[in-house]
Amino acid sequence: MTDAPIPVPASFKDARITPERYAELYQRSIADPDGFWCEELKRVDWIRAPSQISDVSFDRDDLHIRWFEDGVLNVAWNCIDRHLPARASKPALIWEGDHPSRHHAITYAQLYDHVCRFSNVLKGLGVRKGDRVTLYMPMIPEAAYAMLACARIGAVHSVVFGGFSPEALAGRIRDCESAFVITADEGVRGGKPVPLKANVDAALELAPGVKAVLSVRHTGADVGWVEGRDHWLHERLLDADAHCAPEPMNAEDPLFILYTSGSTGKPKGVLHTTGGYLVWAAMTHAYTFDHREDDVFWCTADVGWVTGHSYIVYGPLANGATSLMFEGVPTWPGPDRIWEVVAKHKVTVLYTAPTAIRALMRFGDEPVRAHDRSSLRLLGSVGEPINPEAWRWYHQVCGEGRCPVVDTWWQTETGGHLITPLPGAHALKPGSASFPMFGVRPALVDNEGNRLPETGAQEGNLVLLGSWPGQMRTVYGDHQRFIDTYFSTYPGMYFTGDGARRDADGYWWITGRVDDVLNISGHRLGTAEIESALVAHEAVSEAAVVGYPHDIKGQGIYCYVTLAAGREPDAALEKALKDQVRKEIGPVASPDAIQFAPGLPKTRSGKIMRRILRKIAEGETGALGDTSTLADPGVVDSLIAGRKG
Ligand code: 6R9
Repeated sequence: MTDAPIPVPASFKDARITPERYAELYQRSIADPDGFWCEELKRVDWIRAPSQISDVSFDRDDLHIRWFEDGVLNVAWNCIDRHLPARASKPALIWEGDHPSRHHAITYAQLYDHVCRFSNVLKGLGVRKGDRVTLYMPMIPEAAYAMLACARIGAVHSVVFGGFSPEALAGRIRDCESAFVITADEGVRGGKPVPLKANVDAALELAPGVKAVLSVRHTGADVGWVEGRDHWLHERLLDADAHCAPEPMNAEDPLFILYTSGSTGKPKGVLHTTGGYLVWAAMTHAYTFDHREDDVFWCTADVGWVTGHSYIVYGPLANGATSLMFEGVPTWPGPDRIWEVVAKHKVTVLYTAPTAIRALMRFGDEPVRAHDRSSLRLLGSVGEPINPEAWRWYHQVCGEGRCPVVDTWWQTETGGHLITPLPGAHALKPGSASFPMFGVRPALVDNEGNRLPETGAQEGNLVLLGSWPGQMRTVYGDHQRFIDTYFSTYPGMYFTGDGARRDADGYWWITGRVDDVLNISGHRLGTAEIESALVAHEAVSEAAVVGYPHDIKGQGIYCYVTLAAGREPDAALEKALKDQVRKEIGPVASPDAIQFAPGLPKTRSGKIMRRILRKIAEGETGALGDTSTLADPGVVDSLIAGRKG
């Protein structure tokens, strides 16, 4: 990159974090973490303030991560009640429906009322502190009420993205032994209904342990009903008390579980706890977005992903912000929808994903310029590496060259931002996640685990050397898997699964996953999950799945499939396999290409050589590297000849 970094604009000269302040605070956060966190933990109201800051060991024989251990607090109190004296009539949420005619604001006073009554409904259904509650919801305010109601009474929510199939939902319900499900009759996206309640009914055939299903009546569609198990929210609200005392929670009590894909096996239940997560979500929301009292903050993620947890619900509401929640899709009814919403609600901070930016870019500048964007002051990006071309378009066209772009790198596991520019502190390089958040110590290691030098340009595997309050604490129900996944590749360090480089100026650039995790339109999927969905089909004998570059989605899903003896490939079978994956996982995992192959490239010990499959899918067939360990080199030629696309 030869271009000069884009300097901090004049409008951010009075930001809370200036270049000097960043240097000072970062230094302090590393040299005197206790002192630093003693200050930061005050952004949260504690019922009992913690006397201990952290107790952490990344040693895999004694792995533990505890923050603010003896503190007591309630997350819902922090996101609602404490704002009532000063912000009762301030909008907490602005809801923009799928159809542009449907939108309304919910003030903090109204949020208090909704969440208290929702909490009492949950209690009435028998939900108790520590119980797991699965949410399978559209992007409607009730999704936020449900999350906050769980937090208020000490129940642990597990939000499952509405785009997952009944099978995937059932697996997640069973894994955390959730006895309660909250859903809606239907969702609507881009004018099309999503049959949420019907999917729940199908899932519960496979997960019979659920005692109660609470449904929001959203579209009014007819739905199936199981007497005694199913309940309408609006009916249960009729006699729900309007006050519900927040449950005092220990800082290390679980707040939520969120399933995410890894390189092996089934999705893992990432567990976040109460105190550290809230401090991290609130702190990063305040610093990264230079939060100001009159902001209208719009994060376009779904609450089914961690971005929706931390930057639609917990971070913004903990800070008393106005958070916009959008039910629809960026391109419906037209490709100008995002900008129409920005103008309508005078959005000041817009936080979206590179895949959305690339999709909108295809429609040109006109839909953007058609709407007044003078309210915008800051833009954010999350979910995958942003290519410099999309970054520049976002910055120049969408943000009129006035608004800094914060490219925030983080993961479900990290709770909130770990590497990101701060808009008042850092000159920007398009495509770089820039610098570590306070308290975060990124480092690079080579494939053997040797630390690379801390100065000068370097590239390697991205690890973190110490803990931060928002770090996940365990894999729900499988602590060993937590240790094996994150702390065993490079002992004593947290392995992110990402590759990165640090340039000569110290800027960090995330280069993408180095493991078998795919990033499809910012959605995380494991190749192993897709492979096991494919081999579940009776015609399939073996499958290997890799990612390949895709213009809009970032990565596409490329499947190599060998068929059982006697089966012949045809278009009908190809469609059946795509349907099979959609059924097992959901539409987010639809294969982009299926190549039927007589055999897969394997080592003599039988290991599939994915490196070669990746190269072929990428079309880089001239650079396959060392193929001398292949058991049958002839396989490669037939794969190249049969390449799709
Ligand atoms: C927040 C979220 C995590 C993975 C992560 C990385 C990729 C996220 C990124 C980014 C480059 C960014 N990722 N943000 N890569 N630049 N700004 O997306 O969580 O769904 O768990 O995905 O996404 O590969 O490891 P999650």
